[in-house]
Amino acid sequence: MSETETYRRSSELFHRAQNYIPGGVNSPVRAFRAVGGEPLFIARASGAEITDADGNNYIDYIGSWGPMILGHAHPEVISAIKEAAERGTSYGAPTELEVEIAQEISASVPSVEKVRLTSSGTEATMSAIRLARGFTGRDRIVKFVGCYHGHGDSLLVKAGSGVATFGLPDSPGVPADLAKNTLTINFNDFAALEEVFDQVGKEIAAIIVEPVVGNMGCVLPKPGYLEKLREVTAKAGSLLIFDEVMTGFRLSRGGAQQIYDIKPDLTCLGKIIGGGLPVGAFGGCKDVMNMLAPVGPVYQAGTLSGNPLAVTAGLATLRLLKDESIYSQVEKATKTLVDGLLEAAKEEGISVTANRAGSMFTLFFTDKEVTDWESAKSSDTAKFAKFFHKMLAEGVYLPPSQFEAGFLGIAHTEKIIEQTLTAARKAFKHLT
Ligand code: KE4
Repeated sequence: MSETETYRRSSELFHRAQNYIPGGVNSPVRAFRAVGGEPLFIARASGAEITDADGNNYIDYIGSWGPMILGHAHPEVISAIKEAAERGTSYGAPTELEVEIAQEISASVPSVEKVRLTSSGTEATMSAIRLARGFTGRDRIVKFVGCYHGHGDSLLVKAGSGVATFGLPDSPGVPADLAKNTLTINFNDFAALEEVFDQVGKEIAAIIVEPVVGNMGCVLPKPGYLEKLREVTAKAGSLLIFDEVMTGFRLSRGGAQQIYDIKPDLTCLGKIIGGGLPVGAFGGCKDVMNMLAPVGPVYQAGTLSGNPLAVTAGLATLRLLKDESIYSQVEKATKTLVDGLLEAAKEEGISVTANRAGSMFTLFFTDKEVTDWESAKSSDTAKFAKFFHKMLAEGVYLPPSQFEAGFLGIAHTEKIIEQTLTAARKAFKHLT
């Protein structure tokens, strides 16, 4: 069948979508702009596989960008959602479900003594920043180049000329007067961190960080780096915010903070805690969280925050994740996959490096060790794009950008990993 035939329905839908939706998508990365070509429109998914509108099946390594650690359409999650839907879809009032999930999160992530639910990770990080500013009475925050925390105005900011100089808007529509309060420095750069806190530490409300980065591709903290973030913020009276929207309940039941044994002041969550439905959350120590309305003066709200269907999906997911053998299972599968990909590339003399943490991974088309945005962007994105499309043609759906993380779940069996590596050997063979 010709390529046109293979993707006919997706192509028709994409052209129709562009008449009504900017770029034909509701989130930019889905548009395949980083890899070229037209996006696939997905019709259904089950386990580790997704099926596009033309009926083509793929092994899925996006997993909805993180939520699907139990695989798509897990029967227990689906039946829980179905039962909940029979009881109505939204009440705009508190429910027992929200108490249950709050207790579940707090029991799993001990630094989260109290938690507020939202409907997205962006709302969670945006609210955590406001709360940190309200609690400390300070306006400045620190983020890291290459880290993404959703599209809140204070977080779409690029570095100014010097480490402690004003941030600059990283998108039209972000006011310069707001952006200047966000200082952006390189991840894993100890000297830049100490310089900022030596110069303006007492003005800084918070550091926000992806403790294991997923948004420049997967990048791990250097030994001692997260400890250093904790040290400088504690000394300056600033808050440390761990954005665990991606790593929460992914790297372990307690997220990255459990793996690295760091206690942040605030934690942002999302993705897995909604089981594929819209749930975000931010939480932390009681004295900070009690600054939030209606107890305290920092305002934050949401019509669908704690939505009963979304919380039902999240709660079912978190309860299934109590079987912590899942984490060693998905970590082992990810190691097998990444080791196999490195071996396959090496056989064809193709320069790649890989980073992996738990069941998150990225294959970088560079010979450099990737430890920050500078080294990540040394990757050959054109070669990545070619690899992406060759894998797609072989029935493997990777994240459509060199600077994204791939995700595995319990449905990625040994057989599926072997199928993926067979596809990769073919893709690498015809890459040059
Ligand atoms: P959402 O608002 O997209 O639910 O969450 C924002 C967010 C916050 N923090 C981290 C660490 C995140 O990874 C995200 C969102 N992740 C992207 C993937 N890189 C979502 C995919 C998309 O933007 O469509």
